[in-house]
Amino acid sequence: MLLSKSFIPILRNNPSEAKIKSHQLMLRVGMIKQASAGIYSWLPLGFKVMKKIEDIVRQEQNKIGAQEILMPTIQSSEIWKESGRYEDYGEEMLRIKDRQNREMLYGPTNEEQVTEIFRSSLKSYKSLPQLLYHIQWKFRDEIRPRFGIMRGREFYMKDAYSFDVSDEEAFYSYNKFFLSYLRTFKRLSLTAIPMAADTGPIGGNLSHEFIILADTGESKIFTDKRIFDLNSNDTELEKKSLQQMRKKYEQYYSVTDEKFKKEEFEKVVSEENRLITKGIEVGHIFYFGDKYSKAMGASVDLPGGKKDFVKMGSYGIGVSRLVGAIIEAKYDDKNEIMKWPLSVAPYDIALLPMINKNDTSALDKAININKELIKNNIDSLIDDTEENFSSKLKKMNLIGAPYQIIIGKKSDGDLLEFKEIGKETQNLSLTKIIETIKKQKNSN
Ligand code: 5CA
Repeated sequence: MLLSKSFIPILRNNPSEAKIKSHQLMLRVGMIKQASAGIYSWLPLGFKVMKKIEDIVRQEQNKIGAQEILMPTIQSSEIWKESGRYEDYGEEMLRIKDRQNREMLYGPTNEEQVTEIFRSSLKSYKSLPQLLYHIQWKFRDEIRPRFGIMRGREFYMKDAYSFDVSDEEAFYSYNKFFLSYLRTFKRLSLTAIPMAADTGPIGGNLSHEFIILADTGESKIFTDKRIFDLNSNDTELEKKSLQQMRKKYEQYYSVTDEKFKKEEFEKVVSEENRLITKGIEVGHIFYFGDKYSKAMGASVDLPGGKKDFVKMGSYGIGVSRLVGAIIEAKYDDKNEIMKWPLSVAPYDIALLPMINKNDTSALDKAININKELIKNNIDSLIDDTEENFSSKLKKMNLIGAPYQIIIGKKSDGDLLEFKEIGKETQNLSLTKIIETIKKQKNSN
């Protein structure tokens, strides 16, 4: 892609309305454009990143056997009246009337909708477990939308729902999601720590938030530092190994502020291991048994002729919030360098040809290099403008493709001036560069 033809409206300076670095960068490089308070359009650069995150989330859901569906954004108030949440949800719910004067709403979450789908389709324990998920826009009329897409009113969420025959089986489903969350965030190159959390308006009594550390985060957390040393290489989906995996995390105190009890914290965590800090909630999982299935009559036939309400959990990942969370974790705002992990980078590599009016040979060379890159599925952005080198570099550092090739005097013959963003340059052949990038891509 040529920079001159791309829709990347870069601002010279940080926009003054943005208070945290992710919001600043997203506006500065034109990843998003505010439409109204807490509501954004996603422009090409931001959209590319979000779609790559979505893909990784989807792959990891599929790996644990979850099946993708797509439920609507607009729901009928009827099912929310059945669950009892129509009133409870209060002002955060955007209520709409259609032309027949029917009460509708823009879904803030989908427990009711999915329970309705389940109850009208499946009737036997033999169909269980069922793990269903979708990736869809949500709307919550937050009083104080802030920090750009981090706390939006409209946001993109992956929400999954599990249906099981017993508590024991439901915990097994819960643990599968627990594992898949650790794997998902790892692939996004984030360290997200599971913390025991409150269940709020979703309900139930077992819940974990997955939190990444950040000073600008809105969640206050209390942990035993040693939890950060744990490595989540677990992949085994067998019941016992999943239990062990969760135990490994739960051996260390780690809670959000609603669950915090000072006495307990000081009793179980030695002083040198105590960490009280802030973080960003990128995922949240809940177990709430028959809260919705009972209220809405979602039951299955058991062996021996009895019936029972299915046991349910729900599992959310903030897909749009993750774009901001990754920036918070990876943006070096002092040096204005964005280090996207290759797995979600808007472009794999930036080509910076040194061009002047009389000599376009560097641009020709860039275009030829790009032909090879395309053959190898490597996505590049070519700065074909005639700006000077330092402003080209500045722009590309903000856009943040993880690799750069500078095509000037030092890229002579077969050897190219190549670097990993923010690091020293090296001279490598195009073949070697392609090999390096492909190897990195395959490792994810
Ligand atoms: N039904 C449950 C699980 S599917 C649910 O809605 N959980 S939630 O409320 O915790 O939301 C799931 C995730 O969505 C959160 O962990 C967070 O990452 C993201 N999220 C929630 N509210 C917002 C918001 N206002 N803006 C951006 N992302 C949000």
